[in-house]
Amino acid sequence: MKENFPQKDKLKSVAGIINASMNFVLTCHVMPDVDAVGSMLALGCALKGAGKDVVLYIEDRVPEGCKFLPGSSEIVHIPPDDMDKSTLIILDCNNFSRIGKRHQARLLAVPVAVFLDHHLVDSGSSGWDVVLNLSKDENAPHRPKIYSYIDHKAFATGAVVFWLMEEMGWPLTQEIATNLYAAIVSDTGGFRYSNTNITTFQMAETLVRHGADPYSVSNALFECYSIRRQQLLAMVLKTLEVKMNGKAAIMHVTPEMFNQVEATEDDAKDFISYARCIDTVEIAIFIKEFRSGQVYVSLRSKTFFNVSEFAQEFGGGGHYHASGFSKTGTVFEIREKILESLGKRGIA
Ligand SMILES: [Mn+2]
Repeated sequence: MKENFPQKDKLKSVAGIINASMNFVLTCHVMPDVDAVGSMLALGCALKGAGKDVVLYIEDRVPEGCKFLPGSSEIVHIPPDDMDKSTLIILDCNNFSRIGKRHQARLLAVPVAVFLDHHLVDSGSSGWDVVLNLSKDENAPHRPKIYSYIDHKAFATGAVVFWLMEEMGWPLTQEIATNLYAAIVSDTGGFRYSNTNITTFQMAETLVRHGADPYSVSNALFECYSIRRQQLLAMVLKTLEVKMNGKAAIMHVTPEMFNQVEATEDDAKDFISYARCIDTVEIAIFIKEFRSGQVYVSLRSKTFFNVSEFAQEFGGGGHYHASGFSKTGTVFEIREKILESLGKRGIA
């Protein structure tokens, strides 16, 4: 059975940065999930406990499904003016372009940025390249010094934060334990995905011993849907089709469907699992058009198909088994392009 081990040298260099700074701005990727927000809140709480000054910033509003996380109400949507005095820590993300565009220039005014993540780094459009490109831009005269702990084998960014807590010798409070436990449960699909291993359970045990309550976290994650979410799901399931001898499942949601049941964009979160869970399916595709002409595509695979590479073809990225991308166009336009590309690859 697999295990994960912390990379001590990288932890030590990140710990050095944390010890050397008093002011922190923490952020994560746009369209944040529970791992991103939970990891950010846990680290923020630990830094505050160590007497540091912390601002928690996310470009987007906090998704409904993250509001149960302790401390989530402290998240702000405008970064501080004096970023030049802060250290930026970016969680569950290894690419500057994924923290959002709105305040990117201000965020990049920091002297030091630290990435803590478990996504695959795409060499073509990685954070490093984005930084380099920005620093060549005359509007971005300054380039932060970058440190990172990126381990694509780690089951959650919450695990990276857990190891960092250990390295720093920081106590696991109930608030921190709950955020990290939620991050881990969420990114392992409730301990069901292939990233679940011995280390996951060991870490979960420690977090539960420190006050994380498995039932209330599972309840908040998996049993708190609104009726309009279920009504939207009913419509989306009607669009479900299997292609390529049953190996690919594809479904979608349109702006009209959202309007019909007055659903929010958050309500369509996790619908992809209903395509993925079909017995013959290797690759699951969910196309979400919330705002007209703008789609977000989620991709999942079970074993051999690298959906991160597939998403890169469309300008996105992610993990081997879970990825996504944004595109302009309608559901039906994107659907054709995806099926055409899948046809060329011939997974059937
Ligand atoms: Mn994650």
